[in-house]
Amino acid sequence: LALENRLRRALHENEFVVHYQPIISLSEGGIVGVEALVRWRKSETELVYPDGFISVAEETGLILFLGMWVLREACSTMVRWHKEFPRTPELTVSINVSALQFAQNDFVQQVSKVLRETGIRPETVSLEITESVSMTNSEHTMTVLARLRALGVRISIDDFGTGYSSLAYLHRFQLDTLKIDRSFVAQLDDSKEGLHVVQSIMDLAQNLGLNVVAEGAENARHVAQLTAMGCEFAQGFYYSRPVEAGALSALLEEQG
Ligand code: G
Ligand code: G
Ligand code: MN
Ligand code: NA
Repeated sequence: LALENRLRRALHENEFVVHYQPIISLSEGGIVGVEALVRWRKSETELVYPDGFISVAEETGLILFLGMWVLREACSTMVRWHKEFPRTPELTVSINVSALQFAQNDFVQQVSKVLRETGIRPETVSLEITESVSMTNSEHTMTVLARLRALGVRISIDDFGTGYSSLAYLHRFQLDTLKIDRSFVAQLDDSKEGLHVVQSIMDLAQNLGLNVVAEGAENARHVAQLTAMGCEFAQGFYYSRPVEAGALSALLEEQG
């Protein structure tokens, strides 16, 4: 309860911040988008990462408010970047959506409202849902995904490969991107198995006509292997940790 109340206050007092991790085109070498990741600026010296508050935010329903705040914040920041750093295709912003948010009756309306109010081009927004969100209550999921797609936004499956995706559902859902969980990219280091898993996910994505983002690219070897396998997009500490908006602006500036 103490943490719940503290989080409530944090929301009220605007203590949350969004950090951004670049997503890189492996073929072109530049930043093509960012993932928005929330942090709690608890005091001047304390920055709390999601594992310190997301589960409580989910249990208490606070994630509904926090999630919408992140969506709004990330979209308005991206609108600014679109103006400051115009490019073709436009930079994209990926935003994590929790299961509870996704289950709300008015989720699609809320997303629509943020799109309208921030003026972001919907095609540049990607909502990240996990496999567990997508696979439970699949009829509902299918309907919601179709309505989100009708708004123009894109859908990514986060942490792909760690859950229980049914291939049948994947085929029927309107998706855009599979994000390969970083545990598989990490296995590229020391096992052939990692290579096979990553390759299988890429084959699956290609057959379904989906983009692939490899998460957790930590070193040059990961990047070389992913590139050799034909992976188009990657994110990870090798390129950049999630950073404040100002630092991300500087990275975009560097790229011209
Ligand atoms: O950098 P990292 O510690 O940010 O993120 C850890 C986890 O927290 C990620 O797996 C991510 O899914 C989750 N997370 C980060 N930001 C958000 C957010 O805005 N909403 C939700 N629901 N989860 C988030
Ligand atoms: O939403 P998701 O679970 O994909 O959140 C991404 C998480 O992965 C965040 O916690 C982010 O800080 C973390 N992350 C991003 N790149 C790397 C990386 O190269 N290595 C590791 N270990 N974690 C990463
Ligand atoms: Mn994510
Ligand atoms: Na992930």
